Amino acid sequence: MLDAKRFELSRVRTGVPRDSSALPPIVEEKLRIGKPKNTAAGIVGVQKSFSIGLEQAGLKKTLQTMLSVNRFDGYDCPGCAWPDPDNHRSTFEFCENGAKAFATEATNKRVTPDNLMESSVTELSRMTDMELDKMGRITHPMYLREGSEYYEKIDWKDAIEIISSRVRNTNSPDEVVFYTSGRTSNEAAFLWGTLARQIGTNNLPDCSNMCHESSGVALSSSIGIGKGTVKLSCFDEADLILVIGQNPGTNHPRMLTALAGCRENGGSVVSINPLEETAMKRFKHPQKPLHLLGRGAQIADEHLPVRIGGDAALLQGFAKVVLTEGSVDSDFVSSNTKGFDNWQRHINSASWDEIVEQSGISRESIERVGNAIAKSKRMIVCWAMGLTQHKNSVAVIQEISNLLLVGGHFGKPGAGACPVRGHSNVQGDRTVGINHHPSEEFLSACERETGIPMPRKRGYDVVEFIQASLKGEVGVYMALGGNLISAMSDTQRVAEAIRNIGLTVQISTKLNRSHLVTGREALILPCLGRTEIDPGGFVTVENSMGLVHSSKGTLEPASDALLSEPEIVCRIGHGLYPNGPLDWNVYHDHENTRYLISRCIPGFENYNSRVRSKGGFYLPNGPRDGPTWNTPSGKAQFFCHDLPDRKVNDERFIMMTVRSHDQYNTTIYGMDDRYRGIYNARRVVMMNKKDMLEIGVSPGQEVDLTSHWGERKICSERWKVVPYDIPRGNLCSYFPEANVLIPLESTAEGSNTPTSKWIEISISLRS
Ligand SMILES: Nc1nc2c(c(=O)[nH]1)N[C@H]1C(S)=C(S)[C@@H](COP(=O)(O)OP(=O)(O)OC[C@H]3O[C@@H](n4cnc5c(=O)[nH]c(N)nc54)[C@H](O)[C@@H]3O)O[C@H]1N2
Ligand SMILES: Nc1nc2c(c(=O)[nH]1)N[C@H]1C(S)=C(S)[C@@H](COP(=O)(O)OP(=O)(O)OC[C@H]3O[C@@H](n4cnc5c(=O)[nH]c(N)nc54)[C@H](O)[C@@H]3O)O[C@H]1N2
Ligand SMILES: [Mo]
Repeated sequence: MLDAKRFELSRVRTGVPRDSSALPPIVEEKLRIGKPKNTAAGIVGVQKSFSIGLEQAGLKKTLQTMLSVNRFDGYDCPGCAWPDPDNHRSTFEFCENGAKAFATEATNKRVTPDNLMESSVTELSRMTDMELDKMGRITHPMYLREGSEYYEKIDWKDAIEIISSRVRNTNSPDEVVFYTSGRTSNEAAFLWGTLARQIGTNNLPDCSNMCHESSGVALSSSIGIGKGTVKLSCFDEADLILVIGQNPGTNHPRMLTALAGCRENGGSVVSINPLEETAMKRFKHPQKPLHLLGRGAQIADEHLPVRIGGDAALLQGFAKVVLTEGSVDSDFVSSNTKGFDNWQRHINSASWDEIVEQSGISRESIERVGNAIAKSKRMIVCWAMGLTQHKNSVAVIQEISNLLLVGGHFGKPGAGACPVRGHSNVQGDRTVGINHHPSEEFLSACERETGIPMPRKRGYDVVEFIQASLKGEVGVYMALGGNLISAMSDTQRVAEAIRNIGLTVQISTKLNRSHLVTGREALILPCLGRTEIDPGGFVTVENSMGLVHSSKGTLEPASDALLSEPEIVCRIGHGLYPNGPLDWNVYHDHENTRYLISRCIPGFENYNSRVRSKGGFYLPNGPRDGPTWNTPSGKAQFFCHDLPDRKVNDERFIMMTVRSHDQYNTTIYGMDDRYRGIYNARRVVMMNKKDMLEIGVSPGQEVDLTSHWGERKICSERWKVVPYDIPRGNLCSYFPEANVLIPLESTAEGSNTPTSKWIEISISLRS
């Protein structure tokens, strides 16, 4: 089954206990602290984009890819889920960070079985995350047998056989778990969900459990759909846009064009964030030459430096102003909503003192912005991880929908809710069934169309999966993309959970820590990236605004041995179920999968033809198109929430974990956070200068951080302090390094999302 020489080699090396590290090594970093930048995405952005591409992928591939990214007939940028203009596209619809995402996939470097075999997994795990990624694209399927320290080459057929036999050997379907990361296409995701359910489980944890789950839960119960309700064109029509808990300059750079568009048309933009992120100050459009000459356009009219976790208070403050001003859209409220009277009483009784204390924003500022909200006829509220990764995230997001409902900001252009999604197809994946508690409607349609009996029992989300695995209740774990070890909270506990599993399988493009901290046996199945030519045809994705469109790669695959994600899923499906009822071999062709989806999911009728129309098609969206409300009462619902208890021990800080400008989630591109003026270092903790003075630390000094959760304490050593303009008592560090400090049990109520933006920390100085 395996190449004999390799088998011998691996046997010789077998028997050493694996000791791979789940945490990236602590390396000497020559931290340089500069000034945060005042302008985002100017010429440096474009030059940098090209140089990144050139360095990793060479001139030909760089040009070829940059000319096809986000074009109507090109590939969807794997960078983020921000939409492209519906009707017109410029020559280059990319941004600096999209360029980095492309370059890391199109790199000329390769991880071959030969070079992987040179090091044990333990040795590889001593490399930094950036070094692992920079090793290049994985070229062949590889196998880490039980007891061995070395990956070896395996062919596809044998790999599939190992998976089939291990799945068959489990005692119950609930011992099998399918993780999904949000870059996966609709086609691959639908097949992945179907395969899980054919095995008999809804164990489909996915990256959105750590991301926008809170938005989905909150909005589904408030407005009857777990998605945003605006289109890109709405940004030109809005008179007010609130951007809360989001850093678009780094994470959704193309959104800046839309915000600038709102301002050009006379609208206002308000930023609500503990940090004044660079992009919210000024913006230079990388594709507009005139922009590049001047100082750039101002983005935010007003910045409110809210305390971490102070948004619920702030939003209730705004609501108080709206009610006091009498700016209720009474017609809208009476014909579309329920619960207004209760909510009005609740808000009227909220205390201004508590609102000001929790939010850290003066009553005067809250009233100023509150007045703008009260006057607004077309308001959009955008948010991302700053709101979704808190204990009370679901409540906070419902405060947003309350505020939108009271002003009647649904069902008209220029207004609505805009949770800005992260991974480029995370929204599509959920739409097509990556869901650990799918609806009965969805399951019965799939049952009817596939002939496969669908399980009804709720499956695990990511936290529940880790908990089950710690108890030894998971036999096989398969991941369609992603890097759960590094992306999840409580890194050491997660590693313990993963090591408890019999077989772990990663379908991946690049090497990461999840290939090194594994189950007793592990497989790496390498797949085509989105930029590459796929023999199954084009695939499709859904962006943050519910538009479904095609994505077609143009580059030659990184290796002949790669398969598309859908084909890998089909091969596993066929290996397990060669005799039907579904003929898995048919779905190597993505057209057939789309046909099946169109039969199972409302809104995808005539999928194959509609997705071929220029720019694709919008999925139905009740609050936007009607407004109509798919809630039990048929109306949108106001929700009342008391302000959370935010008392923490006086000596403790609240820490949020964010992305630097040089990373894509757990993929680290470089060591600089240019916009924030932090260079050559990632193991840093940003702190208010007054707090630094009070505890007696100087810039660059190393401290140890300890997180607190009930009796539990987790310590992480050697973090360099960076003075930063952040509210007092608040800290900021980067993930994935800081994930080790987030206790597994610390999750959001209602969505179970790890509280990556609320970690209680004490600091000790190193002697
Ligand atoms: N280049 C690049 N692009 C990306 C990604 C990437 O890693 N790199 N990741 C993608 C993914 S998966 C996602 S989900 C998105 C993430 O996009 P973002 O949500 O922008 O990502 P974060 O870096 O987590 O930034 C969170 C922001 O919220 C603020 N914040 C933290 N706590 C609070 C709070 O309590 N209240 C308020 N009001 N603000 C708070 C932080 O200061 C920070 O500005 O980006 C996507 N796009
Ligand atoms: N502390 C803290 N933790 C967080 C967050 C935070 O803000 N703070 N954010 C959370 C969020 S919002 C998210 S979305 C998660 C992200 O969690 P994940 O989605 O699990 O992590 P990524 O780092 O995006 O996954 C990167 C890996 O995906 C693989 N990959 C890349 N492209 C492809 C492809 O086309 N196909 C396949 N099959 N594989 C591919 C590569 O091997 C790469 O190493 O992290 C979460 N973790
Ligand atoms: Mo995300």
